[in-house]
Amino acid sequence: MSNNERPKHPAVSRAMDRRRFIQQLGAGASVLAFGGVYALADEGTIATARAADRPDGRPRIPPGQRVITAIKPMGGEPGEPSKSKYRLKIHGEVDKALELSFRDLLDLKQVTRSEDVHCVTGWTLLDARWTGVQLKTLAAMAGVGKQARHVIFEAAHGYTANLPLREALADNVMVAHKLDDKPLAKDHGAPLRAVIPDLYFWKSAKWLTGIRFVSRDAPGFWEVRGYHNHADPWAEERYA
Ligand SMILES: Nc1nc2c(c(=O)[nH]1)N[C@H]1C(S)=C(S)[C@@H](COP(=O)(O)O)O[C@H]1N2
Ligand SMILES: [Mo]
Repeated sequence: MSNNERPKHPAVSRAMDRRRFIQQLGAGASVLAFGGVYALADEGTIATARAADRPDGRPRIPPGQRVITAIKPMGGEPGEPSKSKYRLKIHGEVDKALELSFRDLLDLKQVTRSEDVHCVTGWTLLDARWTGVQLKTLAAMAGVGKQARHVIFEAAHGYTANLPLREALADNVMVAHKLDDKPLAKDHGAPLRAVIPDLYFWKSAKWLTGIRFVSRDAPGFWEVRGYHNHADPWAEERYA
């Protein structure tokens, strides 16, 4: 597929139409899109963020992104939100496969981190406060095998997202059960979702059911529908 060719899948076409719509909007106080009005961050906030570099030297706001003030529900087919019925499988290339209850997860070392969210459709949310367990904690518990090179996040109804193991073990990659100190809402993946702040948000699987370590890459739900396999917002790896 060439760069300009539109993916055939209707969901991807819709996503691209939304993105084009956002890009065509001039500066203004709000954006009408995704079935609602979303406030853009004020100019002071945006200017401060634009001036800031990240510790890795990259600009805080990736190219082509607009800063908004609240997270948007972007849809998807919800899983079972009940905490008591919840199980998370850690499996694949591991020494010891695990099945963790929600309680088990809360007993692990908890971290709270402010991380920015970058959606491929063009919005960025600064300083979302996520609470949960770092992926590296889960990886250490299960013992990742020498063969493992990629991580597949598995979610309700067969949604998956893939990423390289090296990136999955970064300090800011986590499974989160709270956003801004409140239990994750159903729309946003209750009771547990992945958060991979440095890649476009489609990589952050909601309603997470499993984490599978694999030797061979396996492109996920959006990756097989025309989205980029890697999804780096600073390289604008939006579509394949
Ligand atoms: N299980 C699951 N996770 C998912 C999705 C989905 O459809 N199902 N959509 C992805 C996409 S495309 C985006 S942009 C983000 C949106 O998360 P939000 O609704 O919390 O903003 O979730 C990602 N995780
Ligand atoms: Mo998305």
